[in-house]
Amino acid sequence: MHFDRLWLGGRLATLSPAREGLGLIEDGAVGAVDGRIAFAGPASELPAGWTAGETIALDGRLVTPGLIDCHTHLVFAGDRADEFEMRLRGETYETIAAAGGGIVSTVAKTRAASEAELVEGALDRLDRLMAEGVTAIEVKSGYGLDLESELKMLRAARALETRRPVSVATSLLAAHTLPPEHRDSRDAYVAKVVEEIIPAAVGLADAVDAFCETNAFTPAEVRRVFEAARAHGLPVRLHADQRTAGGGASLAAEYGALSADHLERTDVAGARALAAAGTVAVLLPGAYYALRDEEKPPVALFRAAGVRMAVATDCNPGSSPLTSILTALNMAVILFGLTGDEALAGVTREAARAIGRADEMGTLEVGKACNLAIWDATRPVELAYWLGRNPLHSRVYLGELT
Ligand code: DI6
Ligand code: FE
Repeated sequence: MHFDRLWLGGRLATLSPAREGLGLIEDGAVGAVDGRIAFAGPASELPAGWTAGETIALDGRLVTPGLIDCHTHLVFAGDRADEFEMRLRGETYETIAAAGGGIVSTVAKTRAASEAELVEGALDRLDRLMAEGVTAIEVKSGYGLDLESELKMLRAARALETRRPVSVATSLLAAHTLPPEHRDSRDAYVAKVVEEIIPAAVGLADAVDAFCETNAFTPAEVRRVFEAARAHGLPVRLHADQRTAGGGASLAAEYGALSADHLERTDVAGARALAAAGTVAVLLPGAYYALRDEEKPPVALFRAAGVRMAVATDCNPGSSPLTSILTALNMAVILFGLTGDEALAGVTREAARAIGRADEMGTLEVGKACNLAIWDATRPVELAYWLGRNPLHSRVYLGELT
């Protein structure tokens, strides 16, 4: 067998479901052909007589699948440092939004920005994620809230893939909040999302997301959005049970959603529904932390019910100004009580499911994209251990060192 490139002598965390736990392999080898994994296993099992265009010594380093940030709002204009300061003085996320700030203040800036400006702003944040081993991200729209601006955001998100060695999955989040011009016509806005924006986003969006919340959209409105997504063959995801318990997890599960996200206030029925539907629970500790939330997602319940858990940054200018996936991992173990193994699975194998790309990435298995993160570390838990120290040694995207 001839490999384009072969890495030898590493400690592999394959995340292969065929192996136990993280699927650790000592003295492992990974071989790439045409950007795909052609071999991942113990070096002793390499096919006899192998050759390679290039052989790279790992010197015992830990190798994981490239990390996947499966929930971000990476594309936006401006920032909300002013509102951050208001919250430090005691105002809440909800009082600021009710007074005309919050998401809609980012909407105004994002509508005014050009597509090129949005791309440049997002690249700055993307580079920080990539420097920590991220090889795939999900990016949502949701700061346009009109046809043209939502499509502009999705095009900007897609453009990131042409500017950096990274995979981008896009989600249309037109149902993020009511745009100011529809304050007195909720129904007309939902109709616009259903009749105009979703059909126009086919081909640009890989999924449809919505924010089910008292100050965003009701379960009945979310259903209308999800029905339209279904009619256009788009999978759905949901911001669910974040600030209030609204049956969001059950609603997401009912529609076979790829993921339900946040989930600070999900109940037993919601957890069971997620498990039964195979919907991934995406935990976003950055938002919990930055909003000083007092409720945590019911991780023990998820574990007991057999819910798959992912971890992401939720990078956005309001509730989670977090551009570090490793910090999200640290928060997931320290604040939410995930084990080191669960946290790592949450930014690899389970994150791949949450973006509907489990066949493509998220584990070190033959046939998947050869996206690797190589770490100056030996124990997987070291990724979640340090705060502010980045143990990434190198990053491989589609078989190429980047
Ligand atoms: N939940 C969140 O955490 C973000 N959106 C959402 O639906 C917040 C977005 C923002 O505040 O700008
Ligand atoms: Fe979010």
